[in-house]
Amino acid sequence: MSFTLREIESQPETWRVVLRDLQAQQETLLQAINHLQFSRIVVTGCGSTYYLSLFAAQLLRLYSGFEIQALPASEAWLLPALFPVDDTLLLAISRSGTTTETIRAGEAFRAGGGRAMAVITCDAETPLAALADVVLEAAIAQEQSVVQTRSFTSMTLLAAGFAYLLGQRRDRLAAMQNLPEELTRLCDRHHNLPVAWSDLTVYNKTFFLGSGPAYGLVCEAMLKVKEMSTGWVEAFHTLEFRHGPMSLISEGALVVAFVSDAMRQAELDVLRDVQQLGAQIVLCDDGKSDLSQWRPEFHISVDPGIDQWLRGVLFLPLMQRMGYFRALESGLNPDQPINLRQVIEI
Ligand code: F1P
Repeated sequence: MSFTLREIESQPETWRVVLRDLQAQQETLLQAINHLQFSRIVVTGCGSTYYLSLFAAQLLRLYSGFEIQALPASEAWLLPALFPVDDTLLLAISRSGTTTETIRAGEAFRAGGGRAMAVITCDAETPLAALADVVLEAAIAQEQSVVQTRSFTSMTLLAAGFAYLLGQRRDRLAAMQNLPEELTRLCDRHHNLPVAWSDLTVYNKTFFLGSGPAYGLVCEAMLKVKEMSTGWVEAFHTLEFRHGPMSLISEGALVVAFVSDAMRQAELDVLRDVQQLGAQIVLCDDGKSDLSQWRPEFHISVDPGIDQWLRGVLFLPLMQRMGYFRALESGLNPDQPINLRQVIEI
């Protein structure tokens, strides 16, 4: 069996371990965080972990109230004038902990006098983790694959846990324990959908849409399908889609949207418009969207009790499977994606 597919399918068990460890470490983590002085957080990473930074920054803003900024690690390293070091917590995210730009961003931050740094990673024995005051590790989620699948979703859980801890939302932290079971239910229910979405005689371009923290997660869905299948895939903030990208819609377009509560009706209106232009819609929500006037071609819903901004982490494994099956459909090997390496060292 392909190791990429094995890693995708191992997510419920992997999450169970990650969440159990997070729950067990919450007091220690909180104490370590409380020792740090900061009023602002800058989140950084590269590739998948840059997209995770976009998600984490907005979730942290919503829950903790700190001033937040997200930057690709290359810019945090080479354009340090983009953010003040004083009073900043640098949160660096990296599966490997060895990506050059992310290490350099951490080193530049420390060299510039940065006094608070946290790292989210799958490997705590690395140069990046060595720079940090606080490390959140998902060692169990480490991968053989080039493309990030279970590592990404596991680090997403850690980022959400970090936001809930900073925002003193123990209720949210405790509720995360239900996610592995919900993921199993979702994957069982929709096992064959990613195969249907991989019929490249039907679909010739794919768009992922999301708002707020969900935007970072739809960017990751886009990157996954692109890395594995090399197809035409893009991601946009949902309402931004009307401002230009709409012109790309025609028969053969598949539009996948992670819908929020906060912006639900405005987001649904976009989907209805693009459907009228010929696209097929994959609506991902909590089952509470008003569909009395129209019907998406595909509808995936999770338990409405789940944080609206964390729902996307449950939809991602289905999108990872779409990437996997599209790669096979295109005659590619998902275990050996074209032109990519697991770690970029420059
Ligand atoms: C970052 C990253 C991965 C991508 C590729 C190259 O790695 O951009 O997201 O899949 O393999 O490296 P990391 O810093 O998170 O280890």
